[in-house]
Amino acid sequence: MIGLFALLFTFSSCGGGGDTSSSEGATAEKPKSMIAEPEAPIEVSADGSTVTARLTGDDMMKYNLNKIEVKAGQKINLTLTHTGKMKKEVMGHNFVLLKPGVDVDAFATEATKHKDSDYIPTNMEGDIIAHTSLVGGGESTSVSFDAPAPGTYKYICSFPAHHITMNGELIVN
Ligand SMILES: [Cu+2]
Repeated sequence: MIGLFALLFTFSSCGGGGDTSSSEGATAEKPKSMIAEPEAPIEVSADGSTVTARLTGDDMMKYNLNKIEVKAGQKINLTLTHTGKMKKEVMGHNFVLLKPGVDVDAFATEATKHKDSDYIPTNMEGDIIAHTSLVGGGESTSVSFDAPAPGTYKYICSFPAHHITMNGELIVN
């Protein structure tokens, strides 16, 4: 069945170059919608008000995004997906967006003492703009927040030692 649709699609896209006939267009669209396109890591809503950021973390202590660029006033829906297999206890990941001027190393060092709160240092919550929960392999978590004032903000994974490789910048224009 899929093969037939693919064949039809190939045929109509070869033959229908400059043809704007609506019936052929409809034929060509069917197989197209069956192809699962990979979701873009950053997507802006049609009205420009909301940015969807799809952040991933893997078993190699890497984020897929080291830079997220948004505009002031936008709402950010960030999803963090752990694409690895390792458990949260050994390879947990989160997203912690820090206020400007926060000493990242000092924050990360303090975070290591807060295993009970999934490495969110409860005594330094004033340094955090937004954060997700901690996830293990195969899990997903999300957080929504309003873009802060224009500027550059650092984000890290606060699991012990992960901020060294798992870090990035949120740039608000
Ligand atoms: Cu991590």
